[in-house]
Amino acid sequence: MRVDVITIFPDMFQAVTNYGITRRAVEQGRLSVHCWNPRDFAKGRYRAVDDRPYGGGPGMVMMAAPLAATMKAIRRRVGSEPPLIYLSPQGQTLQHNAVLGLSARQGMVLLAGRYEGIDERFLDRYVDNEYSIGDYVISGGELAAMVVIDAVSRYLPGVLGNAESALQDSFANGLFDCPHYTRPEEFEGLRVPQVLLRGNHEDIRRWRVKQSLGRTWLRQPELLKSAKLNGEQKALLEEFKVEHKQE
Ligand code: 9D3
Repeated sequence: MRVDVITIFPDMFQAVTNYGITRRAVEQGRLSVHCWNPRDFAKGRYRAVDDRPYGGGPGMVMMAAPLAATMKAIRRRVGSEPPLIYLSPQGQTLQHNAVLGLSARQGMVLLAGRYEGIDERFLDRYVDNEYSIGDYVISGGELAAMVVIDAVSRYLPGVLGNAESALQDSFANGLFDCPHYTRPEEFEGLRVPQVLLRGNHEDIRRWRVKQSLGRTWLRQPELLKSAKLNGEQKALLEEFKVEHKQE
């Protein structure tokens, strides 16, 4: 997948290109990230990309013209019109299903804003989708764009190994992950659950499913309404509830 990013802080994107699974995806040629600085397409003595808001008020607004010139340069380079995704506090909250949808595309353009906002006329003309990463304020769109790149890259063919993609199934099917333990067997008086030490793989599998269901029930029960549970899962969740009430 080719991702083009419009940002006045291109160096920030080294956080995805230089670390971890996203770095490996880039090295394997499964993902490429190309940053475009609208300042390079701005006119005038100061190459300004922002100006004061019409109507007054605090802060500055990103100007339409440098962004439009950047988009045209991207389309020329890519040779098509990939969708433009705008990261903004006003967007729909990014969810798993949208991540999956984006991962099926050949490429996309991510627009990371700074300042108070972007001239609405640019958004009207060029933006296809608008996403927020949650109901809290961050200082610009770059971190949100990197969240999109990271989340989407995990669904590109070949990016995750077997172990990682098996884990991913548990969230893809709408449940929280089970607890994990490693050595030592006792830490500050807390012991690893016996079932994990005994090595009965069927018991371990059932314990993990039960824990996933139980934690989802405790922490975000609405998720269970949309998850279609099979007979075994229903029984394990009932066992969890009984044990939970005993404690
Ligand atoms: C004063 C009104 N603020 C709007 C809520 C101004 C404002 C705050 C933060 C304008 C831009 C920003 C920068 N944030 C993002 O660009 C952003 C964001 C976010 O702040 N929260 C969650 N998701 C996102 S995606 C992009």
